[in-house]
Amino acid sequence: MAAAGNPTRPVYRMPRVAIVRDVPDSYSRCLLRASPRPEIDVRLARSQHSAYVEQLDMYGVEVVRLPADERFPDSPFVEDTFVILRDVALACRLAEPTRQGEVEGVVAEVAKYRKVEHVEAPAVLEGGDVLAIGETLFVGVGGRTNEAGAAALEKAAAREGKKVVRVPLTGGALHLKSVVNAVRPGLLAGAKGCFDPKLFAGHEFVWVDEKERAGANLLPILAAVYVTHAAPRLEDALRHRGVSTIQFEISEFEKGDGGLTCLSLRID
Ligand code: CIR
Repeated sequence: MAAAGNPTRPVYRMPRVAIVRDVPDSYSRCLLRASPRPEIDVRLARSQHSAYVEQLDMYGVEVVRLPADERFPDSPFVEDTFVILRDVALACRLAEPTRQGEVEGVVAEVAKYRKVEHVEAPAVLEGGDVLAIGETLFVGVGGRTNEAGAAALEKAAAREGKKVVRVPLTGGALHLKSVVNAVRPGLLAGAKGCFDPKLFAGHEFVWVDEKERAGANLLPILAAVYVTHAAPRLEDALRHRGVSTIQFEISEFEKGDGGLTCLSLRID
């Protein structure tokens, strides 16, 4: 597979390992922005999480399942805790005080695969804001990640010969990967009004309807693309382009402002 404009480089590397974190009872109190606050069915969340884990496992990804931690309601969104680069893993400094302790429970596992470096204050960087495409790291800024966080990423990336492109987030986007993700080489799925597509030069977009905005948080795994059930039109559009899709019901995580990428931390 090759990136648009650079046929020699892969667009994204496929995960060998996916770290996931089980759903605590306290997930019912996770951070979310909808008002009035929707009720979260934790049992249903657990069964949706298990279906996601089983699918990763079936696709030959080695799944590392970390135990639930009641102290951290948002800990199933494990992607936010680290940014995995080629040689190092950046342990993130998360924006929300209730999430800042989450990294501690993941670090020992990540350290098996990469040298861990910690992002220091005043930098704030969340894994959900970093989209790696080939040798470029796109980083969402203005949502959870701040400029100092983007600069910390840029410094680490430069040591690996990678470039960082800052993507200012608009339209209420929580993280960059809440609103744009790679479908396959040269093709991205994005939610309109949340970022400037010109920053992704050389890519074509499948645009996601406002009503199906959750769909932009899709996850390519090997030959398939995982898509939420909440985005049937997007799924249809992808299939028409010859993309193999697998649909997931993740309603309880969408209530918590999360999506398919957030539920695993993938390491190649
Ligand atoms: C939060 O507000 O931090 C969580 N409720 C949702 C995090 C979702 N993570 C992601 O988009 N990468």
